[in-house]
Amino acid sequence: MLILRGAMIDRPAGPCKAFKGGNQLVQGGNMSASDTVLSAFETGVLRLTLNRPDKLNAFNEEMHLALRAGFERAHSDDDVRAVLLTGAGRGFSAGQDLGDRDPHGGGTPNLGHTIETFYNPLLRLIRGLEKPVVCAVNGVAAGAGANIAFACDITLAARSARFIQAFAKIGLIPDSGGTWNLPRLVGEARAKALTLTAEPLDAETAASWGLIWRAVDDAALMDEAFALAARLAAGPTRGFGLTKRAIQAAATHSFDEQLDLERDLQREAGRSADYAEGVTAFLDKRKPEFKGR
Ligand code: LHQ
Repeated sequence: MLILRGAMIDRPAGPCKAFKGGNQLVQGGNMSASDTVLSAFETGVLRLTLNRPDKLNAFNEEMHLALRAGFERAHSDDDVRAVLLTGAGRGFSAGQDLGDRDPHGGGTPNLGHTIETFYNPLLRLIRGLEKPVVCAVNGVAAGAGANIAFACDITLAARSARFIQAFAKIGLIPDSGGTWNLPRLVGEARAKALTLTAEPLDAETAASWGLIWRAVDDAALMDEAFALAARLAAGPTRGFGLTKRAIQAAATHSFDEQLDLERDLQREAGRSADYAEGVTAFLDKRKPEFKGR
């Protein structure tokens, strides 16, 4: 499905068609048949839109593979300098499609296999991508949907959005990195209360607790999120990637180890073309033109 929307082109995500030089669509490769994730490229931003609105963008296998393909493209395509993840319709994502994982479907359920095959690779891709990932939570984010939003680098949410650790309602534990991220972001007391009660958390509170960056008016969400992603896409991508790596490494490092890592990554950043451009532009009293290298 191709939807022409102003200058943007939405298409199913996949390693199928390359977008080059702004909005031109270049055909080639194997076309993914899935329209469960729409992909649009503009000014360095790869926008990935979860697109099963009648199911509140719950994840089935097809949507997993399509989203993974989108993030893999973000890894390999140098033209992509930021990712914007959002959802179509009134929800961001209701987590796993429970119809797809019906325990009466035959055999003993092996949810560990589902996690290993679909969720963990996705979470590793998001965290491991050395480019900024902005998430615009346009509506309810439940279960894995909430924890995927919390795993992105900068998460904005519509004021009407809510986050639900829905796992407890169906006898599961939080996944998609939730048991790692939640206590780090909000502390153990709130992490336990959120996950054991499965009470919805509104966007304002999520922001005030440090789970997300900001709650914004519903009508302004997409413009604000895109403007932020575009600003980041015009930035020093290499430096951003190294910053992300350093901040994430801090969770498992001692202070001394982190100082050593900062030394090593700063050495690398200092060799980037964008560092040279940043300093030159400062001395020339002009705006830098970062190339992402
Ligand atoms: C859905 C879903 C959904 C299918 C709404 N599935 N259809 C990992 C590994 C393997 C297995 C298990 O899980 C995991 C990780 C997880 O993510 S576990 C957590 C799974 N998610 C949930 O338990 C949330 C279930 N959904 C809800 O509690 C509600 O739908 C929320 C609170 C998200 C939204 O409530 P409402 O705004 O009242 O909407 P609704 O319930 O009416 O949903 C709208 C439609 O979406 C409806 O379909 P219908 O045909 O009746 O209109 C729902 O059935 C469908 N839908 N979530 N996860």
